[in-house]
Amino acid sequence: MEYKRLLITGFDPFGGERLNSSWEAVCRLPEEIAHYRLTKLRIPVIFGSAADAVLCAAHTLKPDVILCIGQAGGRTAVTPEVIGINLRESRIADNAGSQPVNEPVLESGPDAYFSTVPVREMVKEIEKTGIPASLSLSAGAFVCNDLLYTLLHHYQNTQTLTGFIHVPFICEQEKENCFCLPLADVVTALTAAIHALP
Ligand code: PCA
Repeated sequence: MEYKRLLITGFDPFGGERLNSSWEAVCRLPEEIAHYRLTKLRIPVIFGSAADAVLCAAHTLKPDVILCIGQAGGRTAVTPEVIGINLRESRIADNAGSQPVNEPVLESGPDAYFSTVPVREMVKEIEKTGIPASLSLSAGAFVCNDLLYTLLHHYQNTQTLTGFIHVPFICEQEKENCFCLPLADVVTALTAAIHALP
């Protein structure tokens, strides 16, 4: 069988936390899902550097699809992101201590780009597993959005599809009074989302 190539990324912990649900789930995915062979990459929660790391890996791999996963603590569903915006507006410092406010991701770039992966089909596939899923119309304006916007800009009008999924906390993070999903459910949800890829 001819496999397509999927570059899938998860983030380091940030904000003083011990784990990041995105990497915990990504690193537990199998090597092959549907007709995709996965290459997994753990990336830093640093403006600019996150995208540099992904672009560098993609330069070598030449993936058909790049799917980045991030943690969105407080969300109650697995949420494929529809859009990346040209804005850096952070409430906390990134892992290099930078906290930009009202800055563009890319000087003179367009205001926004739509994701190029089939986000609605992803939601449907995840819902089939019984795990909560919904579309998200904002990836925020922190490092996840920065990454999504930069990749969408880079791969505009190319064959490389680019998308982003935010996942809730996992219960293994033991956050008090916060919605969480078992780690195994996040792995199942991401597997289902990958089944929606062309
Ligand atoms: N979530 C952050 C950055 C890293 C992560 O996992 C975000 O939503 O921007």
